[in-house]
Amino acid sequence: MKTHQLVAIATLGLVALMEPALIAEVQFTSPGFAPSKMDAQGRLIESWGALDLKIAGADAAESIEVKSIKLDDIIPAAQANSHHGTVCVTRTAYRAPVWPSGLDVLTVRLEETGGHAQSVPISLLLPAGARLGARTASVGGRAVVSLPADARAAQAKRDWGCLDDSTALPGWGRPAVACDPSFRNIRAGMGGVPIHYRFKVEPKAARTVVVGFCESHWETSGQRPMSCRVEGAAVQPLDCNAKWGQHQPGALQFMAKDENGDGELEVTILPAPGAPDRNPILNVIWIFPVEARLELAQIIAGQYNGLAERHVDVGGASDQSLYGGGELEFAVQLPAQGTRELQFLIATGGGSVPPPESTAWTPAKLRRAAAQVWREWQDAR
Ligand SMILES: [Ca+2]
Ligand SMILES: [Ca+2]
Repeated sequence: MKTHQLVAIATLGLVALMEPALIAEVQFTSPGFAPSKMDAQGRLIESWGALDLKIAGADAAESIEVKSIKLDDIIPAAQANSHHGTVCVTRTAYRAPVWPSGLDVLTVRLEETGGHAQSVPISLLLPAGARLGARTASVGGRAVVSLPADARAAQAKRDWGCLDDSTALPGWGRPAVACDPSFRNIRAGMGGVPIHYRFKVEPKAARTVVVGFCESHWETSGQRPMSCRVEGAAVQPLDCNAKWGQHQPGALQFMAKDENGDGELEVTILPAPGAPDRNPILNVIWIFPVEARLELAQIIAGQYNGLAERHVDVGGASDQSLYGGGELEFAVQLPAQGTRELQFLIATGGGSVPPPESTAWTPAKLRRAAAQVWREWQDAR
């Protein structure tokens, strides 16, 4: 048995002897990894901060019972049970052995016991400064929590903004020629994450969209091929160095349209399939009325900024998130006597969560991998 497990068990035993009413924190891990813990309030304590859930405006009188359990009879896990009126909530966390430092898997199970359907409001509480993307939450530019797929759908939106799964890198761009200063700040989609912006327009409206780039890392072409998608226009592939060269600002123009009629124009930059460098970049976005007469060279020079409906210094100080606030609030619909489960993947150590759009890890695979390493660890002793 590993030291940290002994510590967890010793802590439990000691607290039980001294003060039966107190509930201890519970540590959990996977063989060879540093442990995480669930504290007595059911919060997960990670290297990057604490993750907590507030359920149904839970009041101070709510009691949480935290205990150490084994999943599949072998995976050490922490479990917290609490009651919120007629809704029972069970949070279960264990470590999955995903390279390099492991992923914590948090399952939140909600059960309706009162015999009537309910809408249960849930808030995800993260450290100050956390930023929420469409599918992940980031702390210090690192994606540390992957969110359930539909959690963000009901959030209030701004007129334009970025879904914060990509990372702002101010000053990354070093254009070698005079140009609009907003080429200097960029966003990068670390690990293949899309850079995704949305702009409010009248449903089905058309606009001219210009996106600006400047490659300031690679010297040669072929390293960072990207795919540029603007709603209503043909996809344009781009290799900045092949087209313009290193440190040379350039731009692509799109005749855009809100094709799906949802009142938003979508701009997405992705890595091309098979790209050696899977981190897409983006420096600037301009949105112009369709009737504007434009020369790309003058747009790049910043001379048409005043004509633009939107001029976004991507990754700069005036860049903004599509969603305001740092707290994620959503509602879970529970049928009478029904249950629902929410899954969160949580980064541990210095790692980050895999991109939810492209990862091959499913909850079932993570659980099987965790059970397998514990069986092998037991067999080896
Ligand atoms: Ca649209
Ligand atoms: Ca910029």
